[in-house]
Amino acid sequence: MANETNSPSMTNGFHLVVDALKLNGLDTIYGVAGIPVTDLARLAQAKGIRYIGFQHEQSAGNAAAIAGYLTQKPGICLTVSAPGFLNAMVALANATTNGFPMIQISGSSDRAIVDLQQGDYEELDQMNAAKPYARAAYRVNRPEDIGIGLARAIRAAVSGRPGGVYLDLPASVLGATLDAETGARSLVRVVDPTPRQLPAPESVRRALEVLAKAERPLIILGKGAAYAQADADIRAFVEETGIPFLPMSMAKGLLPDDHPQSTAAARSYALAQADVVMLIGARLNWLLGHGKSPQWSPTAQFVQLDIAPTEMDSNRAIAAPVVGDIASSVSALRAMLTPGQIRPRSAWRDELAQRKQHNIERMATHLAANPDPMDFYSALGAIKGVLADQPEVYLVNEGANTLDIARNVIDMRMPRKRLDSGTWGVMGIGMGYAIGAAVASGKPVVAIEGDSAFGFNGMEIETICRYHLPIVTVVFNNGGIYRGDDVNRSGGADPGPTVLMKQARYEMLIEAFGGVGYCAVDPHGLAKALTDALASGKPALLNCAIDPTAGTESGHIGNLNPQSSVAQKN
Ligand code: ADP
Ligand code: TZD
Ligand code: MG
Repeated sequence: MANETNSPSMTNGFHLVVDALKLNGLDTIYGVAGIPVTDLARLAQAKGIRYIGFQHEQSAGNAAAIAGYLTQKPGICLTVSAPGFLNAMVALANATTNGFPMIQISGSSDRAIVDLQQGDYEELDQMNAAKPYARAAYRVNRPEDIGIGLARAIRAAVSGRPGGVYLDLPASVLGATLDAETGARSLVRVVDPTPRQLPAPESVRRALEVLAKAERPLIILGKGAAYAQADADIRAFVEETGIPFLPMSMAKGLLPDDHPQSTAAARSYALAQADVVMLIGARLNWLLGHGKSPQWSPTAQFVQLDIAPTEMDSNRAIAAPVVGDIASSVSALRAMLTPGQIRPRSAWRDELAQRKQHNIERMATHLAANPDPMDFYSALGAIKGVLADQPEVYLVNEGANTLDIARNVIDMRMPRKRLDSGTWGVMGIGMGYAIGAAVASGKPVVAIEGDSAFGFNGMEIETICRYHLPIVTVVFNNGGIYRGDDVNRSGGADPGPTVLMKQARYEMLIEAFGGVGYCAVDPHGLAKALTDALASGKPALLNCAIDPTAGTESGHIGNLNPQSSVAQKN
């Protein structure tokens, strides 16, 4: 191996990278091998780091990011120069956008040639290309700086608002030798990488005062709250104050969806009527209508718990900002809270309960209908039934209708089990997230994928089979993006822009790699196939026939399409 040093008293860049990762408890690498990092992957594996090799760097990056979200340790993604590096850049940017800690370590070509643009193999100024998409981007130019470079990358990934960090390792640094003692001394074990950030006591007091005046308070739990792993304290605060809560999609399960204080089933009413809203690790971005009317009351006051001070007043004035880490902030709130200080009006709780009941009944009617072919509700109702008894299963979810309807239909009962398209509404995360979750947790995963969403990184089915991961991929095959019944409106022979192959035999893809394929055409068959697949613990893919006319354009966010007199809707 190229990573072998000539003498036992010498070390080199490859060894130093692996030693630095191990020293910091980073025990898994998600990547794609090639020049100049192949031997880095081999050496890592030889020295006890788990290496998961992917088909495409984007999935490797997504796996690293979600592993970071689940473990609070930066997930490590390893890429080759230029194109491999760029392939992972969507995942790195997505991690930064969502606040998932990851480090993309990439090999790079000869600096002298790259900087003069003399045409090296896989030439690209990677560090500068990464900067706009990363929380931080660093390059290590000397082997003795590998330890400090990784330390800086770790801190940047997990302290404050977590995010994606880029670490550039030129081939020359990986191959460079150093005497072993100097090398060992250069390594850094990061002490307390995620230091607690205590909120100012006066900000805690102010927040409680604002909440105490509320008649119709509402707590919104975001994925920052889920990430913080302060589950017991958050639940205690919600229950002690009696404030109704609404989970953002990846915060579902932080408190169980069937908790009596959950207002998920009365979402729009709760947003519109609340007079004081407490955001815990959730941003007032597009997913919350930027906090503006008509979705929200124009007079509502906001309390916000966030680690990022600049998040305050980002979209709407925040009456009581509490800047700190959520675990510390919630615990400080509980410590200062006096019994009976916060009392939502009972009429508020009754109104919400009534709306909730109404909407739950409406949903039950949808779920009970048994149309042929299946629509999204009947298929998801079957999956909901199977997963109800298995709350430990991770649920990965992407698509448009497949995403929006599954989020509403499938209850979560444990924290951090729902992983989805998140802040960007990005497609192509499903396979990487499923693999990252399965590898990081050892637990089973069900990935509910729109047929379009699945296609972005569907080849990772091979990765799932190669590593024997307990992942069941359910493809909601409605023959297209949003719907499968659109036509070429010019009358030409090509299919319309949103059309995919309805007759596609997705289940055969996994059979090519030794996994088990199933077809489901009714809820009963779907429930049985999913139950069997989960019980087997083996990689499986369910091709699930969904009515091509059942979906709506862009799912629940069709209003975001620009209005056009040319494009005619169905
Ligand atoms: P959602 O999409 O669920 O609404 P967002 O990703 O928009 O959630 O918001 C998460 C917020 O949580 C971010 O503003 C981030 O800064 C914050 N955050 C993440 N981790 C922590 C933490 N440990 N403590 C405090 N705030 C955090
Ligand atoms: N590319 C990327 C990376 N992200 C995107 N969000 C899109 C394209 C646009 N897009 C959506 O917003 S949803 C979607 C695309 C292509 C696919 C929807 O089709 P689906 O789901 O089959 O996955 P449904 O159930 O048919 O709606
Ligand atoms: Mg589809």
